[in-house]
Amino acid sequence: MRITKAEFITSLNKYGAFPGRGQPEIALAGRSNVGKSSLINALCRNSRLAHTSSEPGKTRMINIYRVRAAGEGGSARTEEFFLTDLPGYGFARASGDERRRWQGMIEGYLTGSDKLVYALLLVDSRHEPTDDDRQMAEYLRGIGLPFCAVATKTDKLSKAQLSRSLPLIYRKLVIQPWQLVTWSSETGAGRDKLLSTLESVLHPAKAQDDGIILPEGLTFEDGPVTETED
Ligand SMILES: Nc1nc2c(ncn2[C@@H]2O[C@H](COP(=O)(O)OP(=O)(O)OP(=O)(O)O)[C@@H](O)[C@H]2O)c(=O)[nH]1
Ligand SMILES: [Mg+2]
Repeated sequence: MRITKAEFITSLNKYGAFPGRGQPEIALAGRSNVGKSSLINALCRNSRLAHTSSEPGKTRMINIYRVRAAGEGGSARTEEFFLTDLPGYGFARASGDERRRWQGMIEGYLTGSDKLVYALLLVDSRHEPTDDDRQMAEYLRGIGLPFCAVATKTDKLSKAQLSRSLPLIYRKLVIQPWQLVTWSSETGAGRDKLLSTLESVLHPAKAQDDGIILPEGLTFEDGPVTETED
C-alpha cells in the first residue's frame, strides 16, 4: 500500500465518536511523548501534518487525519481511511482533572466509534512499558479492538539493545512477537511493515490472497473492505 495523500481533518474537543464518513478508522494510542504524532508524519511522509514536540503533552485533543492510499503494483484500487491521533496518557504534569478529562475523551472515542477497526499501541523501545501501557493493552483487549504494538525510537538503540528490550515489551503487554512492529520516525525503519499491517487490516481478503497472517483477533471475514472507484 502506498500513501498518496494525507490531510488534517479536525480536532474532536468533546467526548464521543467521530461522525466519520463511513471509512475505517485506525487509532494511535500511547504515552505522551512516545512519538504518535511523529509516526503519523513519517508514515505519511509529511513533516508538517501533525504537530510534534519534545515537551510531553503536545496533543491534547483527538486529531483526525484522512489518508488516501493506492494498492501496490499498479493496482487501480484507492481507498481512504482515518488515522486518529489520541492525546498521550501518563503525562506527569497534568492535573487530576485534566487526566480524567483525557481518559474520558480517549475511552469515549475508543468505545463510541463504530468505524474503528484497529489500534496502534505505541511504546518506547528503550524502556519497559509502564503500568499505563499494560492497562491500555488490557483495555483494548477488553473492548475487543484488535491492535499491534509499535516499539518507537529504535534509532536510539543498537541491535543488541533492541533485542534485549523487545521481550520486556512482549511480556508486559502480553503480546506475541508478531504483534509488534519496530519503528523509527527518524530513519523510516518499520514503515513498510506497518503499511502492510494496515493494508491487511483494511483489506483482509487481499491479505488472504497474498498469504498474509492477520493480526490476532481479526478474521478474513471481519473488517470493512472499502473499494472506491476512481
Ligand atoms: N530519535 C527519535 N525521536 C523521535 C522519534 N519519534 C518521535 N521522536 C521525538 O520524540 C518527541 C515526541 O514526539 P511526538 O510525536 O510529539 O510524541 P507524541 O506521542 O505525539 O506526544 P503527545 O502529543 O505529547 O502525546 C519529539 O521530540 C520527537 O522528535 C523517533 O522515532 N526517533
Ligand atoms: Mg502528539
